[in-house]
Amino acid sequence: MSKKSCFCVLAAALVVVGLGIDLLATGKKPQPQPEPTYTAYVFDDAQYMVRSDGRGLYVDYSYDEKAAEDCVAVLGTLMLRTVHNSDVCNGQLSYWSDNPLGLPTHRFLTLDFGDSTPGDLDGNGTPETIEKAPARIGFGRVQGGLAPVGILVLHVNPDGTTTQDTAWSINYHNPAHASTSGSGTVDFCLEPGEATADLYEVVGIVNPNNRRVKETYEFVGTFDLPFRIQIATIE
Ligand SMILES: [Ca+2]
Repeated sequence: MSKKSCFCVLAAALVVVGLGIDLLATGKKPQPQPEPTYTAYVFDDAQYMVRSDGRGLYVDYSYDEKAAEDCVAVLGTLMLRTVHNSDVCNGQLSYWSDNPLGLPTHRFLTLDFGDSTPGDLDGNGTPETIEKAPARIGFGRVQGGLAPVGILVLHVNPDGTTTQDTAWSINYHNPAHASTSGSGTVDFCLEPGEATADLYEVVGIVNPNNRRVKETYEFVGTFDLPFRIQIATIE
């Protein structure tokens, strides 16, 4: 038996023994713990060029009915996805869409490029200095108080509905500072001057089934895009 197999057998035996002791001690079966629900708070302080959409806390869709309507997904401390990947959520409209019924519009990240107009990231037809883009901001595993970070902007259809295809990619040069509190809250930030990031437009070749089969990343420019985002669990 290999060392790995030995370890697995030993670990399984310890689990069985542990469960047995637990049952004897309590007389009850151990109950599964509910999965925690996460929120993300995006700071709007003037020095930050990645800001919120002005609609407050981003609450994971699984929390309650209102949160489900917002279609946000917060995947632990790994990712804030402003539009959850589901048929209903992908049908949500952009803030700029013709929306006579007043349907819920999707949430987004405000991306402020200062004096530059690098592209139409929010799909409203006009490259602007401030783009209000449905997006995912993802963080790698925290190591030594640092975490890799990047933003993927979702493709927006001409009618304003969102897809989960990536249309733009923002790759930060530096990992984010990651401060973890005792309650499991993680505060990720990059301040002005250390938040240099490369913007790429993702160009795809579309096959007859309307799916992109090949993507290329075309470099657009380098920008300073500082941010501060705090991810926490709902108590
Ligand atoms: Ca735009």
